[in-house]
Amino acid sequence: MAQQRFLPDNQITLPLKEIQGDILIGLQKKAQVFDFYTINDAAAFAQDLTTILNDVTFSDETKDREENRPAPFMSMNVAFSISGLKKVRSDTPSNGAIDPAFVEGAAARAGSLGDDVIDWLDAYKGSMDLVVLVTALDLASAQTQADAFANALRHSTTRVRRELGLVRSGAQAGHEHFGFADGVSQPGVKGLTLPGADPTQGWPGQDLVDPGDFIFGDYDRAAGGKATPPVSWMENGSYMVFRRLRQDVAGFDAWVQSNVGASKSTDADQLGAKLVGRWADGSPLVLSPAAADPNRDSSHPQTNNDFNFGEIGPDADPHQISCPFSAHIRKVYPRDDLANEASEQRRILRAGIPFGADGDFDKGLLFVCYQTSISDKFEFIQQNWADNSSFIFGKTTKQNTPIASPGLDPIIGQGGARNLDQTSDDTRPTKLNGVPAFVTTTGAGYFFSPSRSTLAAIARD
Ligand code: N7H
Repeated sequence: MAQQRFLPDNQITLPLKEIQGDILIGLQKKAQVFDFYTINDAAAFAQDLTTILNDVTFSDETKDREENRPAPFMSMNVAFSISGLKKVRSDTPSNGAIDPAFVEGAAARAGSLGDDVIDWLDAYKGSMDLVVLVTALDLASAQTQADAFANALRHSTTRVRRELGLVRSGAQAGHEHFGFADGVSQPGVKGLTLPGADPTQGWPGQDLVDPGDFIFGDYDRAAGGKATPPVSWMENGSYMVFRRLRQDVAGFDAWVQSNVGASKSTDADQLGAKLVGRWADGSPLVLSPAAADPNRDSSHPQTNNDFNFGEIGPDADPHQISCPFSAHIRKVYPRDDLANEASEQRRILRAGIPFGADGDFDKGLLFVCYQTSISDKFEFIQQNWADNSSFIFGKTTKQNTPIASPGLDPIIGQGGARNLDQTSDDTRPTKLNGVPAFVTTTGAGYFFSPSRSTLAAIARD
């Protein structure tokens, strides 16, 4: 990701020492272990947790590493599912007060997101109380360290699943498995991100979002001030969504190759870019419709997010002439295709990592995102936007013919007919029917990442 720029320390309003490091800034990583556990004995767990508490990485440390750019060394975070929280905090509300998606859990919500649980690995269908995230420079070090934490937790837990994430290397460094630059766009956070010339933005086009969208107890748009967390000990915590998304890279490559003509694209690279909304190097289609632009690639935060989709600005694209309405980045962050508030209130902070190697069948993305409401943010984006073929609503061709059904998000959309209407000009109708699903959900979990004080209280109990 483009290097983040922070406010001077004396202007930072967020309690960084309290907030786990993966949430706002992201654990620095080349490799990551996700260890999932059940907790067998709450009292013994409180003891075990004491022995690893000092190893948890908080946001003051991730900020320091980000600014001083040392090699990413070992980091660790912990988060609990609803069943885990109930074991370690007897005052966990079971309904009403906290997010219904979190209370029901990822497995119960799978159907409503279009997942077919047949594709889920067994471990994700069973009980998971806890996830321990460990990041390092390489997989061997991350696993050695994760083994040490597993050993420390051995009196109270059973490990039910381990996932191994590894960034790609060589020419594919910084790219996910379909070959596209990842980590190009992330919201800025008020009270943390350094504003640019436009005080409402960090890097150009990077809107600054209320911290209450990601952290409980901080300024929140709905509360119009400092928001009361659902329960006091959730302050400075965040919900973590985890999704194990398998990518059919061979299928993706074959399909873009064989649909160049039908999509009226110049080549397979352009059709791939139309599915994502960016070229493989991260340059946005709206700004560079004909070819990838090295001046706007993923290393150019001054330009690679400085665009709109709807009506505003010289580069806007109200009739999908440059970027299809169904393109992944247009579906999941519609920018000014919606009124500002409607788009900004759904922002999430993403922190995923690829899994699997190039030759493997089972490879993809270990998707992670943070937010203060799973129902209103991650699930809303997936259900109401990505899985909704009518979204973006009310759009037309340049001759004003309504486009009633732009189609599902071709990358992550599921649960409906996979037809794309990419027509921008009535004289060149472009419809692609039966686009294969290139991404399959093979497991998921909803977790809560508590503050330093709450972790310490759990360890003392
Ligand atoms: Fe996406 N991809 O490679 O095609 N995503 N995503 N995503 N995604 C983004 O900005 C991808 C997934 C978001 O601010 C880029 O980092 C793949 C889920 C959001 O303009 C690329 C998978 C959800 C953004 C990909 C996947 C999202 C975003 C552009 C699954 C949430 C920022 C580079 C295997 C429901 C949009 C970048 C913005 C960007 C891909 C999953 C959401 C290349 C392969 C499940 C909010």
